[in-house]
Amino acid sequence: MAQQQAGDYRILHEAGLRDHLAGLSDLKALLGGDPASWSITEVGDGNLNLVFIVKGARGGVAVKQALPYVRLVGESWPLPLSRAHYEYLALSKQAQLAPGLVPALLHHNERLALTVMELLEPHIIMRKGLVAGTQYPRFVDDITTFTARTLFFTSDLALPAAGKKEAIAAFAGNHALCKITEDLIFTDPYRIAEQNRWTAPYLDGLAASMRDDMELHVAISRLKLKFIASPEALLHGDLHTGSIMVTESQTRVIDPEFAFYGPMGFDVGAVLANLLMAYFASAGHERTPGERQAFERWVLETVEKVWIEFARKFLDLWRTQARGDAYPVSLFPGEKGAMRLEAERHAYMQRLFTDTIGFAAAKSIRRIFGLAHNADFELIADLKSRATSEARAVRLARGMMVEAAAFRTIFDVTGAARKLRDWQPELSG
Ligand code: SR1
Ligand code: MG
Repeated sequence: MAQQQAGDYRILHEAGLRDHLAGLSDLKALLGGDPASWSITEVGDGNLNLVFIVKGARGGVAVKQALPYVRLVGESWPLPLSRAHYEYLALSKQAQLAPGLVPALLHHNERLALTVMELLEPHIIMRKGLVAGTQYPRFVDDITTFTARTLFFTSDLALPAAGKKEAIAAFAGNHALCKITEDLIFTDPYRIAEQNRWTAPYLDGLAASMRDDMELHVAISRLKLKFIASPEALLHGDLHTGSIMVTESQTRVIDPEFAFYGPMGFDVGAVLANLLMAYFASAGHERTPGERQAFERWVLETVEKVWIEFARKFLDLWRTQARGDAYPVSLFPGEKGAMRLEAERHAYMQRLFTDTIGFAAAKSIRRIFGLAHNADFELIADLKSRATSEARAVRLARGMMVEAAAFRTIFDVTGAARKLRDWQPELSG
């Protein structure tokens, strides 16, 4: 477990970071030139940490330092520095399992809760690209390789039980970050909570109806239990489109500070939810009706392909690389055994699909009624138009959670999304 050594920690401002990097010979050489001439800019726009871009005469790096509190809220909400340790551990594992799909790690200092990584240029945060209506042709292949490999190879299908338990233990101390998810995703949006906010007054009625909707409360509580009590695989833990950097030809997954052993559907669901939110937000970003049709078609095709390709790659790994203690091959001998095991693999994927769409729904609802919203909706300046897009996303999400049986395939999800594209909700106010 990560040790907190609060005495040695200090927040590094520009001068402190310059001195720290200048003292590391490899990084000094990579940056090049006189350290005094390095440009250092704090660019963090996430909810938790400081992020610097440092550029020298020869090259650049990205530096992330954990703050001892939640940046979005301030010092009144303390948060352990140990999250930098778990992020480093997760990035190292992901680099091994999904090479080329995470930034290269260049340096980590446990005491300072600081990690130096490859500078990703000219990559941008995927969410910003989606708001602008950009399509990313490599995304499906890259994100499904990332999710299929990181989830499969850290699961009981690939690991012996003892190794898996050790791996769970290595991340068990990251519970403060899990608690953020347990509160902000699985609890607060469904009750009165000080930090909740929504597009008022237009969504006031919808917010109130969600607080009164016991079927929804049962569904979110089942998902919360699954999140807390199902250490299936090492999750990224916060795999939204703000944690993905892209160009049209490259994808890099960043920021796994919420990593822990949890249910696989949580990561895949995060990807699907954020694509669906980009889809529903798109109408609010139109300057002329219909101008983003091609983009919207691409987003829904991407939703379909993310699930289909993830499932195909995961099943392929299971058929060829299953060295774990789950499903012993000795129990499935001969042709009859092989056929029964293959049927069970498909049943497993169906259960995983149901989890995935449930988690995807939870991830959409939290961005509309909880503390941390996303730019897809927030950048829609007209509040009525924003609330309309959000209400469409919520209607789909409620269905995915409460009427899960109606969503047997990913095409049921995209079909329902398509039908809601021009639905006019009744707004309050
Ligand atoms: C207080 S942290 C809010 C959110 O930011 C992170 O990106 C996670 O999604 C978390 O829930
Ligand atoms: Mg993050």
